[in-house]
Amino acid sequence: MIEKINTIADEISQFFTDNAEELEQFRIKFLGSKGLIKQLFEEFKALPKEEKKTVGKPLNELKQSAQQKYDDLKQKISAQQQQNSFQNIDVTRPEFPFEPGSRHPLSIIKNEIIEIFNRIGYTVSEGPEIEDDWHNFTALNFPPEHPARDMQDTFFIEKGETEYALRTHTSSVQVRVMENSQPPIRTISPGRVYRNEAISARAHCFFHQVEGLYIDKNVSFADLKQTLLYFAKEMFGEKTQIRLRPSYFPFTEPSAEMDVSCTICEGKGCNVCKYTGWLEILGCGMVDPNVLKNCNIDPSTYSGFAFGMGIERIAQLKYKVNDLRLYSENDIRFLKQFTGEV
Ligand code: 2U9
Repeated sequence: MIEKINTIADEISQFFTDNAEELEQFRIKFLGSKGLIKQLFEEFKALPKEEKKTVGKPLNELKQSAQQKYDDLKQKISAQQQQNSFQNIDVTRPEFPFEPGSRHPLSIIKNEIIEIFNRIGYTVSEGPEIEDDWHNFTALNFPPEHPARDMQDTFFIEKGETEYALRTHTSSVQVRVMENSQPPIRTISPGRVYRNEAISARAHCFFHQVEGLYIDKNVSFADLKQTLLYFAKEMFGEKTQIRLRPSYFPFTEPSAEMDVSCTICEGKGCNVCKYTGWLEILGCGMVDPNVLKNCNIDPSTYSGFAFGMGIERIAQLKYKVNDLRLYSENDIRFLKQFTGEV
């Protein structure tokens, strides 16, 4: 029996592998339930008592050395396998495809307008989209019977006793600016506005505006015209010309609408400008003295001009997108066509 133990002990001490399958064969052969060491233990049971005394210790040591060998090799092979799995990572493989997002076309145009006016000293003012009657209508000189105050034109919200509305223009923001500061005021208010209209290619229940306001001593219509000429050239190109046509708004007097020379045909006439050579882009005027008074600004000392434009309208001219619905449908095929730094 001792001889058998020594032969197996030699075999175990000489065994080496870096292969998991070979190690498993080793385990089955020596340590398995039908393995050689198990068999020796069976034989051991049948030995006379005297012989058990001499064989017991080396037999136990044999079992321990087989187990130790197995554990050591198992650990080495696992470490090696882990190392290999790191080496198998292809670090040059491209990431799974992240599509970079892009700015919304209306944000690109809005930011462009903000930058143009920033360069001549205008700051940006923002305000609430839910407005009270005073800031949206009354302070802006809307008469009590004005059609914009009708349910058909404005979304009204009832909150307790008071009636609120979704703002119909961002002029309400500028009323707040005037109430809270004294001239000189030079500010633009970009933002979303709401009108109670059926949705179609040419109308939507919400759209985006930038309105501008300049109040100081001796501000004249000539200042308004020059500021808007600067804006038109920056926005549509140096060759752009403007023309002002008389108009009417409750909050400005005199009021005008501004056209730019057609950005497609440069005024020669094409189907975009309907062969007129001009494209309407904004409304403007001198702030009505009643509005100044309503906002605690003395009209005998100060005067000012204001203007308002639809961002969708400018985007329509820049990008030739005629259907307003596309701007809010979030169709990725539409959105990914626009690029711009701003
Ligand atoms: C204050 C006083 C007056 C802003 C102005 C317009 C003319 C105008 C329209 C253009 C297209 C709105 O988006 S649109 O439908 N706007 O024609 N807006 S003057 O006048 C103001 C603003 C603030 C305190």
